[in-house]
Amino acid sequence: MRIEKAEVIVTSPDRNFVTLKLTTDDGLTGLGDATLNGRELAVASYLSEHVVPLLIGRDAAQIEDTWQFLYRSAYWRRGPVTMASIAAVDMALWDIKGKAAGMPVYQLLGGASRDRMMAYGHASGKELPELFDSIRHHQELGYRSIRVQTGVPGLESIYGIASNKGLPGNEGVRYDHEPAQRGALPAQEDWDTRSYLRHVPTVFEAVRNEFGPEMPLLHDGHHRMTPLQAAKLGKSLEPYDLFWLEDCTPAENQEGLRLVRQHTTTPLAIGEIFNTVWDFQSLIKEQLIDYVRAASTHFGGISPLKKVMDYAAMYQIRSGFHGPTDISPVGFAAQLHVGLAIHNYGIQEYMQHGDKTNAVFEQAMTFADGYLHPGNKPGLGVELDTDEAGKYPYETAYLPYNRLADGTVHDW
Ligand code: KDG
Ligand code: MG
Repeated sequence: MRIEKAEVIVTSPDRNFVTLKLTTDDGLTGLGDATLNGRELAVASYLSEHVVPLLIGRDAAQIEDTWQFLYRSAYWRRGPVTMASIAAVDMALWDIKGKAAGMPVYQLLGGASRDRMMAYGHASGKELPELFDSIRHHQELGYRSIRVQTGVPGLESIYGIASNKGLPGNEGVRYDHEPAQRGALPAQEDWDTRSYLRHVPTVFEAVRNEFGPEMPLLHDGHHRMTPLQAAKLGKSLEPYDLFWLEDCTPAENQEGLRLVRQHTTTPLAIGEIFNTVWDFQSLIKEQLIDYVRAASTHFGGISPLKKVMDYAAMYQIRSGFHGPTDISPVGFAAQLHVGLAIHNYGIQEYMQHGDKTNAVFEQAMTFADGYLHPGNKPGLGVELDTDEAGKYPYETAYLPYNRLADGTVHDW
């Protein structure tokens, strides 16, 4: 079973996606997701120029050896472009192995450890009435666990608030399908951490008063706080019993998490921008986090995701894989298979793809009553319709960024 063909497919149905399609000499195909939001063409070029030529003729059954070969032989290790490229190859090879075995990938990873997987969706609103409507809408869609993002008094536009869409230059684009903004330059937003820290606890108090104590609530800090500010927020949110506080600090400063941890029992989730198992090494060993936020697509694929979760299991740390719409249906399926197989599953973020995306990627995955399942088709359970994909050429789109009142660039 040798790799005969490797194609890099860039398509932009509701947003940009980069997909690797491998074909073996016995006619099996495998898909891998290499989408890196806002830097898509860098990965497409890395794959086409430097990875595809290395794959032709390789044994498609040797997943671990191929992973190690791509990781170590380049000399330049880690980094999102490299790791998204390796992830795509790894996923495509697991897809092929599943098809060759006639089994869904989760069976090859040890079989299902549960019947279904709890998901959370993104509710948001600039003001409380709009936020409450958004929470109710997500409940109607079936979600039982909900991430709550809020506007902040005095700030015009904040990332993660759905109603910011429809602003000039972004009319008609749905936040959930495309949180990045199409156009040649990233949009500029404003930020003020002191106002945010004052306002957020009042919002969670109002949400608990309106919706009761049961519903798991999550919140994303988007790397905007210092360790001391994050400690303060975690402490002030304790009465509202969050499922997690995500990306409370920029996690490059891993020691900062020790300070946060000493001051709050609000659970912490980190790692959506991490690329390797090694990025989690101290955070897991020192039990500084509660949830691993890695995404198969940006983390080198299924193989390392399974490894980091087995390591995390030794410390009762659970999964909370990154699942925004910039993870394609292929990357999403890959982590659903891992999530179903591991014992220490926690929750899965699930922002739903739009109709055009779902027409390009045919998926076996199901979402019902707030729970996900990858389906039982052999492999990953996703096929790509190349004719549909061909209708949507790449479009430049960037995430927004922040500036403080004095003009300083801040973490978005
Ligand atoms: O590409 C960046 C997005 O995926 C990110 O903004 C989403 O923070 C995010 C989340 O938690 O989904
Ligand atoms: Mg996040």
